[in-house]
Amino acid sequence: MAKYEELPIPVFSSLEPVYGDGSQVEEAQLRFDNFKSKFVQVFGHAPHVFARSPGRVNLIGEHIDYEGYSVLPMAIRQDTIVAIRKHDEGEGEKVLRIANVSDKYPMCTYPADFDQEIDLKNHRWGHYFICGYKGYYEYAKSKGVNVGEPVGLDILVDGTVPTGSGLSSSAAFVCSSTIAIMAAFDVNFPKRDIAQLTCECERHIGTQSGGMDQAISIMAKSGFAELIDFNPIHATDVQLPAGGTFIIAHSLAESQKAVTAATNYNNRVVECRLAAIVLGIKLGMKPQEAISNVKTLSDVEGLCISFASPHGSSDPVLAVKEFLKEEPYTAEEIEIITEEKLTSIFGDSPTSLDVLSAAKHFKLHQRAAHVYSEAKRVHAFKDTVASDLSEEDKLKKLGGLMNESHHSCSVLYECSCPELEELVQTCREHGALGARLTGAGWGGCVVALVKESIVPQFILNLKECFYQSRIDKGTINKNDLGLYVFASKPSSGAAIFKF
Ligand code: NG1
Repeated sequence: MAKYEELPIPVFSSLEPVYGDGSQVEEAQLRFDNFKSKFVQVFGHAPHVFARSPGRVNLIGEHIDYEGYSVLPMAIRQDTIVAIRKHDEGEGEKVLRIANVSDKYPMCTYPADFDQEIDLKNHRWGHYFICGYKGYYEYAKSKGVNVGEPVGLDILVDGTVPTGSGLSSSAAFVCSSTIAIMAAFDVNFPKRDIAQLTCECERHIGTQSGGMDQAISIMAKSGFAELIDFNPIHATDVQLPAGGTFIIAHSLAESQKAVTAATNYNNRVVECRLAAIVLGIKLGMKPQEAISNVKTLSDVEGLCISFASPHGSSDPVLAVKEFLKEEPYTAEEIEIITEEKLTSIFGDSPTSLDVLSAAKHFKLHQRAAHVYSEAKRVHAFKDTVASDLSEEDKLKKLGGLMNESHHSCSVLYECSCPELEELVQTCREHGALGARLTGAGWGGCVVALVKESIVPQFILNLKECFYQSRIDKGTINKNDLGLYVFASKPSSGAAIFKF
């Protein structure tokens, strides 16, 4: 039997397998009916096919996917749906028309050219679709699939994952777009390959993202969180302990990852690479060898562990403490160690060069200490879930690991913000066993683990202590509160619908 990740994206002729039954599927049916009517209204034809891909909440393992380490997210029910119609050859202009059900996003038009460049200086919401379009083409070409001449496409999008919230609205959009394009061109590929290709193609937007969001969005299974490993991508089901619920709460600070990449997200990717290169050199590699071969902190973990073992330890952080100073490094200080200019080390990556121009200094010690310790916490989380502790003790221990993760993100990785700190604190004060920022940070959501029995009271308390003052100030509308704070169960992954 084919392994789960080797299976293609499932194709359904009804909504139940994805949206469940009862009121949930009724709600989904209404959404799809309106969606279809809107498509006809905008484009004058019905769509050929639909695709959906969910957002996700990361339970633990933050900012380590791009360093090659496993993470532990689960899909949420909020998703992006894409409807698509492929023009017949010779029909109309060869353009991609991308419309959105929300007025916030005006229609975007792009050429149908598969090789087009994305104009990163002018950020437009439709760029995420083009990531998927280019990704499909690059992958199909690499597999020897003849994609033929480009034709026009009509596309309609509806996303319910809040944007800039750390719940991966971007990956939900890129994944659903890529799958819709594939379905329109009548091809389907193994989930693992789609997870890989969507991770790579989302980088066309300018963030050097890991692969967690796309992997979970494609491979999620209802009822399970997943331990996601990389190189190669692999998902292992994790059954969360009964009696605990994950609450997602928005700090109401929006983080625009693509816009702030040079100082935030990509900055950390560059700092990790520099930390890894410096560690490699300090642990015996020749500078040139380290620059050519060391891409991530996981590449030098073996050397760090060898250093730790005569000290009776297997903790790579020991090497970090020994070889990376706590004070921030200037570019010149690093260049003395690498014997090469940073602009030359990153010469092939324009988005990294943007980081170098914006950065005043580099915190190598702190970033490496976060990555190595967070990678360990992911495994501790998984081992706790599988342990024979009582459900009560499991939940306590998982909460503790989440709190440690938040501390590390906040203090060592510096990807928190005042609103997230306040919200994490509020969650803990009202009975959360653990609470942490989730996703890239610098705004967005918190995930809190609470006992199932206190969920309604917990949400009420958050409303009173965190959201009420924001409602009074007019930051959010009282009626929208359900969009900003909700309990979440692990949902299913990407799907194609042909009705
Ligand atoms: P968000 O910002 O939550 O979509 C981002 C990255 C992930 C991962 C997390 C931090 C993208 C698409 N996603 O997630 O790969 O690195 O930050 O753990 O860039």
